[in-house]
Amino acid sequence: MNVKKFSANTSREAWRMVREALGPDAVILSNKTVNGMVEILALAGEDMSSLSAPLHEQGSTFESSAARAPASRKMAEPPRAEAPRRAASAPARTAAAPGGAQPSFAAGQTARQQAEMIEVMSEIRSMRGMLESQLAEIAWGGAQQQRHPAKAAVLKEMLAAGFSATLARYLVEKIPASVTSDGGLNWIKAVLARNLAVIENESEILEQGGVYALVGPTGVGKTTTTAKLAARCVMRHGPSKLALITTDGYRIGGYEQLRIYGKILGVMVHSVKDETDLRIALDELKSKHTVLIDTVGMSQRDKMVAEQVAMLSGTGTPVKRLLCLAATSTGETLNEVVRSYQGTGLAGCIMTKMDEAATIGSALDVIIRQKLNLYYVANGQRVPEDLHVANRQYLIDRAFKLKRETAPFQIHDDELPLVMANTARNMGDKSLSGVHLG
Ligand SMILES: Nc1nc2c(ncn2[C@@H]2O[C@H](COP(=O)(O)OP(=O)(O)OP(=O)(O)O)[C@@H](O)[C@H]2O)c(=O)[nH]1
Ligand SMILES: [Mg+2]
Repeated sequence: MNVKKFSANTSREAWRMVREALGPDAVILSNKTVNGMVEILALAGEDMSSLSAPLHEQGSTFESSAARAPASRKMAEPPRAEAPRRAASAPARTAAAPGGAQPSFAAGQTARQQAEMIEVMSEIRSMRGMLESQLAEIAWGGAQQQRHPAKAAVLKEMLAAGFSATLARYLVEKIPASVTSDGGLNWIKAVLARNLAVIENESEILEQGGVYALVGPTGVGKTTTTAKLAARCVMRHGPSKLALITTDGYRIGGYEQLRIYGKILGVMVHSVKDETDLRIALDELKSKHTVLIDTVGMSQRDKMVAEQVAMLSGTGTPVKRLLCLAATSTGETLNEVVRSYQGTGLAGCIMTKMDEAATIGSALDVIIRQKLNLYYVANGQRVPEDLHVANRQYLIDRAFKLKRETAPFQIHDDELPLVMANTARNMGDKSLSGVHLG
């Protein structure tokens, strides 16, 4: 920092000297009268940067200089054209100069500039905060690889199997110290299997009977799965104990699709168009052991989903809703589907199109975290063969086997920190605290 002192008989003369020596960008540090002489301390504009306080101190510097703004009005300055620039952040200590001229800038303008600077600084501080947390996240991923290569390997296995980065991180961090480095993945598989709720045996649905409605987005396999379930019911109890209902009456071929399956199985298919129709149909079918309702597929983003939930819950007969989740959908989509179809509560879900999915981790992730009861998995179009009672151990093992085929999409070591960035903010998600570790 190169501070220079200028003395003159008048402030006008002193300002001229400053301007000549340091140029129009000179920064005034002080301006006072000493023994009848005007004395100015100033430094060149480019030296200003050396005065900048560390970021965290600047807020208070600006605030105090803003507070000083009224005092600067008293400062003696030459006419506007000659005035060197006063930087908003300069720690100017001002003194009243006798018979001084007006400041070269309006005090109001200075205050506005200072307010703007305070705003800019607060933006910079918040950006710095974001950067710091992002870098910490990236460092977390990097540190895992360096300090705990075995844990990083488990992390990558989970990501490759389609599990979310959030669940992967949560579980990897919870691997007990007592677990050997190559036992981490088995520990995680055991935790996942324990947390995957499945029906204990098929009797739960086939023996108990009741009214079930298959719901879900378009084309996930509701009608096909209804037919598969119908075939299983018929095989166990005969066709007279079962009735089929479709709410898919208005789409071309909607009713027809189920009617053909019904015909093959020897089961009557009823078509209903609204809640009143459904109430009447369910009343008529009270004597049936099992009633399966095939619903119209609708996007989870369609507001009609709520109306469908209301229709199925407003009949006076308990209707258990089973959500069809296509294993081919992304975790984000499935999460949205569950939230939208949850309504007053789902009896459970059926994972469809498992045969088409490159990974099933994302579907299992959603089912585990949303605590859905998984009834069946469907792995093909064939009715009734391609429907199986969910087996938790088989599904978890399969999740980790399938990933081999997806090698080009697997996470590389240098990508891991980036993939794991931002997971910290999700660690408080209550769907995670519901995952039982012991
Ligand atoms: N690969 C495979 N295809 C399936 C599976 N389940 C259903 N499909 C096929 O997916 C397509 C759509 O099945 P649907 O049963 O009509 O689906 P949906 O949910 O009733 O469709 P919408 O009523 O239009 O909402 C058909 O071609 C089925 O054969 C499955 O598990 N695997
Ligand atoms: Mg259908």
